[in-house]
Amino acid sequence: GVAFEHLLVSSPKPGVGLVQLNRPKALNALCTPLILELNSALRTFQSDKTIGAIVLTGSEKAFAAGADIKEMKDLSFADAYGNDFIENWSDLVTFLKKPLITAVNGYALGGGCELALMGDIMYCSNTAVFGQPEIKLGVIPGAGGSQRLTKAIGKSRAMECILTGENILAKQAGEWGLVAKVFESPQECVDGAVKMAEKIAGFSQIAVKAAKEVVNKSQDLGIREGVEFERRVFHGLFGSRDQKVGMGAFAAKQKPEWTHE
Ligand code: CO8
Repeated sequence: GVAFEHLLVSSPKPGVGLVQLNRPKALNALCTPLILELNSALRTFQSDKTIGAIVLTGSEKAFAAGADIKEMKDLSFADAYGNDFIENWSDLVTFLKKPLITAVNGYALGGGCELALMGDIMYCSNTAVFGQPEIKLGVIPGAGGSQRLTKAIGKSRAMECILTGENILAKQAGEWGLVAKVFESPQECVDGAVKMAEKIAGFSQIAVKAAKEVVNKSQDLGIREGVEFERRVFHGLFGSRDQKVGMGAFAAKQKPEWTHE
């Protein structure tokens, strides 16, 4: 595969793509070259037909300690706005049609927390520390945190986090439903994420793609339009081969052999 400076990329199980942020000297601070590499690695997995789900993680110490403050500190308004600073971050969620699981150990601060929130499923271990400390730097979240964190944990809790810069610890993240599961150790968190990704990758990629698409629509649409959208996509799946494979296998008491068509 391609060698990256700030990432480790592998496929630890059939159907699973694993991307590990690897910039230990800066606690995986998300400098522009790292974000470009991440986009590239995710695009490669997106177009690889053998990959059904992707896991994104960091190190034991840090998922990512935020955008790179040293890179940002001297930017002018024209640099930031004129050059669409961090605009390419949002690519991550818009082009990725395959499920993304984010597995958080250690610090997920600022842009690191926002990146974790871009996952379709988020897991963490008991070492995880989430936070939006931008207020302490004289700015605000800039990669979707104010919107995604608020959707995830509710307005009052998100306001408290964003206005005070106070961190949210793993246990709290579990109780508030910020994450789907809190694992006992960093290794178990990554292994657990890979295991769930393998499970997802074992289903029809057509159905998985549709499932992700309809759930994500719930974040943008009202319930009525959302349910209508779901119904259209559900009906559409009767045009897929895998609907016949799946239901036919059930009726015949056999295991389905997915065609991904
Ligand atoms: N950017 C650049 N370098 C960083 C960052 C960062 N975000 N975080 C850590 N580092 C570097 C440190 O400078 C240090 O480098 P060096 O050894 O050269 O001094 C190295 O990583 C290790 O860090 P520490 O020595 O500080 O490690 P500690 O264990 O003592 O502390 C902390 C860990 C608490 C995580 C601490 O490093 C910290 O507070 N980091 C900054 C966290 C932060 O404020 N993050 C938010 C950044 S702002 C942001 O993300 C904006 C969002 C996105 C969009 C912006 C749009 C405009």
